[in-house]
Amino acid sequence: MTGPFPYNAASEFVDRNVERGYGEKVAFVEGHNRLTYGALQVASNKMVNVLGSLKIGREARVAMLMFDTVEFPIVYWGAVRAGVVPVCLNTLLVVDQYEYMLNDSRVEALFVSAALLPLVEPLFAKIETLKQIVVVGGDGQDYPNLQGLLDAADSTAKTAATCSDETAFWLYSSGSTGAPKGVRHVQTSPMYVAENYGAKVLGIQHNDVCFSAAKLFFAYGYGAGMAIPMSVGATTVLLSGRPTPQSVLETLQTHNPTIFFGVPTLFAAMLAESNCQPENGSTQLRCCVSAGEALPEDVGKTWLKRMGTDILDGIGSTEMLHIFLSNSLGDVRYGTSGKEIPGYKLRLLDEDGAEAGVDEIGELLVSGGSAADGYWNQRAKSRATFAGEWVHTGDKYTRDGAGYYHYCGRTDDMFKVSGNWVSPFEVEQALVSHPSVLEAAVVAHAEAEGLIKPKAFVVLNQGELAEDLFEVLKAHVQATVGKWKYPRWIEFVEELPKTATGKIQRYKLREVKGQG
Ligand code: 3UK
Repeated sequence: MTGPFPYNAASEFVDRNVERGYGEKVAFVEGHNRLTYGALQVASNKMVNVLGSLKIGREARVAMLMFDTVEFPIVYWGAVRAGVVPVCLNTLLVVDQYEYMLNDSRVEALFVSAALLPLVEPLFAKIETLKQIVVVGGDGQDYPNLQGLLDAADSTAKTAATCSDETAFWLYSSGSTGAPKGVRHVQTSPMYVAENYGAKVLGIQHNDVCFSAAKLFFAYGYGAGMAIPMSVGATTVLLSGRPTPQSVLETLQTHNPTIFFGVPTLFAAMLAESNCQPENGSTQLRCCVSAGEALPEDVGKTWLKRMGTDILDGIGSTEMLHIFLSNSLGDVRYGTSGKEIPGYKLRLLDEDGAEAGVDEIGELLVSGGSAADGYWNQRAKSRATFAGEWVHTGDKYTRDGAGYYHYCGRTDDMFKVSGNWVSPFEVEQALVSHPSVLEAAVVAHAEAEGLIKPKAFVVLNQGELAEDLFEVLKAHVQATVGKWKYPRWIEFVEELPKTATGKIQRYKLREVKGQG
């Protein structure tokens, strides 16, 4: 591997497309809004001057708490161009989580979509480093509005002379234990993703139109909606609202993407709709991608039969920025994660650290040029995860005789719902914070279609119990830790299985066959 060398990703992803003659080409479309590569170049230059006027210097961090609108690439690429580090935040969290991440990252400014302002506004006075809130879209109220700042800014700016190994942006990753971790990605990682997974697996071309139901603040959506399409001057369709089966179908029909990126739950939910038919989708679709959690074999096969396109299941992570092990066009084996992709090396290590043999279970390690530089201010976790060139994924896999990888679960208790992390511990804490609940344990439980959802075992407190306690607890979890994390089933039990030291034995509960 070479480096370090002078490199600013904004030159490659924005300016280079204008140099290629794509200045008039649409880079992003959302609803009736369109942003060409030329307009993005101008706006991201203005953004450099906006950051300058806000006195945000090189290497300082700014938070982005933004929906998927055309302003997202403007703020993001403007910051990268300025050598300022955007910290992309999940828009589905609760205020305490934002307080933690804003403090942890020590951001100096927050760019927030107008609808999310009321949620985080109370934090303005609390976060010591935060000098400025800028409101994106809508009415700025007491705060400056992005559009106003851009309108007033000069459109000539210098692209910061950053280096290839310099931190370009952060994403937050939620781990099995403890608080979320700031994952620091370097300037060259997005192009590494584009030139390997994008070019060699998807065969991305400038005339492709990408649509990702996964939002841009997720590593998955970031690669699918920015790094990969922008690397070749292609077009991205953005959906700013919630990706429901109907809103996704409408988007497919209106914008005719060539590649659609979804998560297993969404593909399954779409297949459950009778109007999910090829004639109501995209006329140009050439393939779909699934990531975030394992795609059940059935969902892939049913989709292919009904919609006529393959779904390429691939595994990626925030730490690796994007997909490193995947099925590929012309080589799809449903029910597996496929094979390692060019640019990445894989190892499977058993519990003794020896290479696992064929069909033997091991932890998956990966090496490749899009690996993060480490976690922010978390040395022990960084050293455990980023072991030299090898990154520990925390996933268990087997590799069959033909070289296909089969997902077996996490090495810890974490699991994914609709591609979003659920920490059993966190949901348990939320349940226990309700007055009716004494103790709770949460495990992953498969629905009929094989998709994983949280299931709770709850020990109740004595006293008055609401009649609709199941509904009450669901709503309570949603309000406390996040909308997708509520238990889909609750079993009320007398006691929970525990170790001598009082740790809940979740593995025992996984064996219990519930009603769900
Ligand atoms: C799990 C999968 C089985 C696995 C991601 C695509 O999901 C992404 O990143 P996260 O950091 O989570 C990483 C973990 O999620 N996982 C992801 N994809 C699959 N498990 N099959 C899959 N296809 O546990 C992994 O360690 O949120 C996905 C691109 C970029 C990403 N960051």
